[in-house]
Amino acid sequence: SEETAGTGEVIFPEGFVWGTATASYQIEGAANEDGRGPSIWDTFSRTPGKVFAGHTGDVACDHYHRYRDDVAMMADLGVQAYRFSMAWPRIQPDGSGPVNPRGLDFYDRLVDELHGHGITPLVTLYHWDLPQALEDRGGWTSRETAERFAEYAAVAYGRLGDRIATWTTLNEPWCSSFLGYGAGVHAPGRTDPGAAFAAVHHLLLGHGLAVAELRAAGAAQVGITLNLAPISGDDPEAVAHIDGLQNRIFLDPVLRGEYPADVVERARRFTDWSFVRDGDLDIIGAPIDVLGVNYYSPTAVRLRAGQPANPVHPGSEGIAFVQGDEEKTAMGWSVKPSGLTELLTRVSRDYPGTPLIITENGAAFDDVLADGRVADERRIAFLDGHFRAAHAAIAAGADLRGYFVWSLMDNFEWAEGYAKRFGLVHVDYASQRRTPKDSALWYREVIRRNGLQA
Ligand code: GBH
Repeated sequence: SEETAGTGEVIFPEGFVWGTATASYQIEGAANEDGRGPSIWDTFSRTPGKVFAGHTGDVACDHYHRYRDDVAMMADLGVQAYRFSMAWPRIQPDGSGPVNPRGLDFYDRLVDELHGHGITPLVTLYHWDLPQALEDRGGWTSRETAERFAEYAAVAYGRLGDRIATWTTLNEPWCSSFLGYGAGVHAPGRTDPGAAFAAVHHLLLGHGLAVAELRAAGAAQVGITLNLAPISGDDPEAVAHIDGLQNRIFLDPVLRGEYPADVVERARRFTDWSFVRDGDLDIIGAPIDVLGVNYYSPTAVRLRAGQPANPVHPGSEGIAFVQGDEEKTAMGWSVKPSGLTELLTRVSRDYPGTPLIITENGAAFDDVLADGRVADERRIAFLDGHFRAAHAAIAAGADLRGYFVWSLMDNFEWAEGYAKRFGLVHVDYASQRRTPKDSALWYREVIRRNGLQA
């Protein structure tokens, strides 16, 4: 089928980095320990009806206490690099002002442990756990949050900058803005498209201000992670609308220093954009060293009269989101490796010159743990197809430097709670026992060969 990118041997470029990824709120637990303040995800997950079965990140994978074992497990799996996020409310419990040294101590210990095992850390400064105190003052709809974020970045760099080469600012500002402030399915659960556009801008401004701080402090490599998707459909206006909201509203400011004019125009019914001040786009568009790409699935749209707007995509009345007959993951997302080739090729063509890393790709399936084993052949096939698709993009000229599988282990899957499992490693939440799935053992071989066998 078109989804088979071949079955021959493929070898990745020398120095290609293979890693795994996680995020603080999804794995750490220890929500009330060592001076951590509350985040918007604590508030959201404790609000009845917001997260599947009332699950919270209070305990999660208990990684805060088990990080040594988890790092050793990663080393056993041959993982070369680890992408994790720092919890802002551990470091500044109120999001501003006093620094909590015990919060920094945790990441200090984690980073030393990683280096001790020869694993390269890649840090994300913000993977959605905004200090609640900042949300109480407007969160990302407020310019102040962008300024506080840059201060937090400087604090984090001050403690760990000597041991972490690659610093990324935000994970998926699309989710923070459109899911968090627009559709209300992520924290803080607001449902106001105008607020979502304000959040987009202040997230991007926070990125730019943080980049300036990190540069001034001497960071080796700085970047941002975006969740991008190829958009297809037979109506060019509908495709442009959704591509604008999903991809270009972030790519253009960061990599070209401007908002796309068509997106600005279409959003005028929700916002007058008065939060954009002179000079902001210069800050946001300052050069970065690496673009992190998270890819899960493509989006297909077509015109359908009377279709109500999808709350996730402001102004999308009359546009239907359609799914083909491709295989679906447990999230209901289409499996389409060729979408990754298409995406990487497009970004390389339209935004040349910035090295790329896949900072997340992976899938949830209905894993079964039986006799100490998870035979997750569907995840192996998924990863095999996507690794081949990434290799095809490199062959076509994409400057792709590394690949981080989401996720190292099963964890708190946001609104889905613990019901969806993305891990290479199975987690039994009652015992906290970790069991590498067959995919983890397969991935170890991929890393060892730096590629795939015929
Ligand atoms: C990422 O977000 C997060 O960074 C990570 O924390 C999370 O655990 C992981 O992915 C898995 O969810 O319904 O077919 O239109 C993923 C962002 C946004 C990707 C919605 C899929 C919908 C696909 N997702 N998108 S579809």
